[in-house]
Amino acid sequence: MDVVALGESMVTFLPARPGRLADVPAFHRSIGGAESNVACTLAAAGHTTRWVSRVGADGFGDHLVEAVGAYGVDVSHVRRDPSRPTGVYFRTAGDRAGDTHEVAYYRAGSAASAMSPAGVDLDAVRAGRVLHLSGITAALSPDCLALMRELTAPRPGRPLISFDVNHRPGLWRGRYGPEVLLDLARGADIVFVGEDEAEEAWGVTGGPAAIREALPEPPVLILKKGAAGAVAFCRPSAGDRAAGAARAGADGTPRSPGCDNTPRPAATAPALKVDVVATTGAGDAFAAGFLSATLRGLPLTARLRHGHLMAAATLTTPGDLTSPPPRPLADRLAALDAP
Ligand code: KDG
Repeated sequence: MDVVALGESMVTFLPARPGRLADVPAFHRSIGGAESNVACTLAAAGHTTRWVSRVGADGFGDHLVEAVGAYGVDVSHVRRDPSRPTGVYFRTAGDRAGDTHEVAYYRAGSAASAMSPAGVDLDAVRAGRVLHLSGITAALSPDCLALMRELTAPRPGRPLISFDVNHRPGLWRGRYGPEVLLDLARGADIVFVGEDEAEEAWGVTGGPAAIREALPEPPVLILKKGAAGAVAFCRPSAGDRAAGAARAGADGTPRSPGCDNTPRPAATAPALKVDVVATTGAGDAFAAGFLSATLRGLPLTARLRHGHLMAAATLTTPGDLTSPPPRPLADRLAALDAP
C-alpha cells in the first residue's frame, strides 16, 4: 500500500449558481473530504491507496463509500455507525480565499467525529509507506484530537507522516484552538501549510523563513503561497543522516540535493496560470502531486511541480476532484517547466 489517508469525508452540495448561500436555489451532490480527496487523486494517478474513516449507516454513507471506492481506493476500513449520521456540507461558488465564500457544515456529532485511538484499526492506518492526515480531523472532537496525537507521535517503523494543516476557521469555534495544529505538525515528516493559514491559525507572519523558524522540526516543510507558488524547506531526516548523502533515507524519502541544514528554502516552484473555477480541493490535489512524486523518488523541485500540475487540474473544475494529468504527460510538463 502506497498511501493511507484518514479523515472525515462528507457529501458536498455544490451551488447550481453563484451568489450568497441565502440566494442559491439548488445544489448538486458531490463528495468532499480533504484526506479522501488525496487518496482518490493518488489512486487516479496509479498509486495504491486506502481511506480510513467512519460514516453513518445511511444513504449518504453508502454514496461516499461507493464514490471513493470507485476511484480504486481501498474502503474496507471505513466503519459504518448506526447511531451517528454522515456529515454533509453546502458551499457557495466563491473562492475559498475571498470574503464571499460561505460554507455551511452539518457535521457536529457525525460518525467520523467519533473516531478515536481505540475505535480505529491502527495497524490498518499504519499499513502504507505514507500516512496522510490533516488538521481538520483534530478539530472534530477531543477523541479525534487524541487519535491525531497518537498517529503523529514518534514510533519506530512508522510510515512517513504527511500532514496538511488545512486550517478551517469554521470548525474551531468554541473548542480548543488551532494552535494544537502546530504541535501535530511538529510530529510529521512532510507538512503542507499556506502562508495565510500560518497567520490565521498561529499568528505567524513574515513569510516563509519566519514560518520555518516557528516550525523547524519537520524534515520537509512546504509553504504554499497561492498563485505565487510554493517553497520547500528540507533537512535530512534521521534516516538520511544514518544512510549518508548518497542514498535514500531509511524512511524511503530520497535525499534531495537541497536538503541541508540551512534555513534557506531548498526548492521553489511557481504556480501554473489557469482560469480558476473553484479553489476547493486544490490544496489536496497539490499534496497528492507532491506525495506521488515523493513516492517515485523525484527531486524536491519536481515534487513541487507535480503538486502544482495536479492542483491546476482541480482549480479548473467546480468540485473537489478531477482526473489528474496522465503520468507521462505530467512528467513532460514538469520537465518543461524546469529552469
Ligand atoms: O480541501 C477540501 C476540503 O476542505 C473539503 O473537501 C471539505 O474536508 C472538507 C472540510 O472539512 O472542509
